Amino acid sequence: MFKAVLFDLDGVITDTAEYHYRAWKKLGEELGISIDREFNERLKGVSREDSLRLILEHGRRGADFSAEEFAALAKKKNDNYVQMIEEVSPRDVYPGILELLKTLKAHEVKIALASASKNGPSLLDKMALTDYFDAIADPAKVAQGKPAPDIFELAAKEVGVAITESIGIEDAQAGIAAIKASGALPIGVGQAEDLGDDIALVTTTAALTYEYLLEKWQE
Ligand code: B16
Ligand code: MG
Repeated sequence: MFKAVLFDLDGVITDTAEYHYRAWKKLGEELGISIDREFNERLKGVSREDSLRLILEHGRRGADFSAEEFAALAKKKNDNYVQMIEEVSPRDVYPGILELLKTLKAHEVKIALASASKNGPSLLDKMALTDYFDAIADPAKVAQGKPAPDIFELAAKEVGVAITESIGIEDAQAGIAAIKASGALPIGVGQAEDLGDDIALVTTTAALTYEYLLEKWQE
């Protein structure tokens, strides 16, 4: 039986993946770099700095900015994003997630956050979900971001469960790769054309029930 569920945040617990996209798109427009939804799939789950690097390379502007200017651009995107998430509330939790957290708790399954986002703790607070989490892995503490397995490994470690006894839930290509590399069982939220057809997939979080997780674990 699985003993922990390691949750991604943006795009799994709530719709903040959309706000990240809009904030990067706006910054891209200011730099003359166009970011469409297809390119955005490569940014999902990727840290702020790595996302900015990918965007600048995409626009062939990788060599145009000093370290200070790079940091200022990352800050500009985050300031805009933080403004967008100001109004996030418990109403914004995706369908089925609260029920899943409650059922996992009732079955004494550990719950951890494995998000790349430094805004993760404040978002959980805004959605009144913090108390359900036994641990929040700090992305600042891992050597490598997604697609490396580090954040999922840290999340499992912080709840005292072997990674091979854990399920990871993700909406991003980089995140699924991270879960696969960690040895946890991946469950994707999204489409096979984005996340691959070799893992369990749901198209809506409403399908993420305790019974569904059990079924996938036993397959
Ligand atoms: P921040 P997740 C990721 O969160 C987002 O998918 C990604 O778009 C974002 O760049 C990254 O967090 C860093 O977020 O700028 O708030 O620190 O999907 O891993 O929950
Ligand atoms: Mg995500």
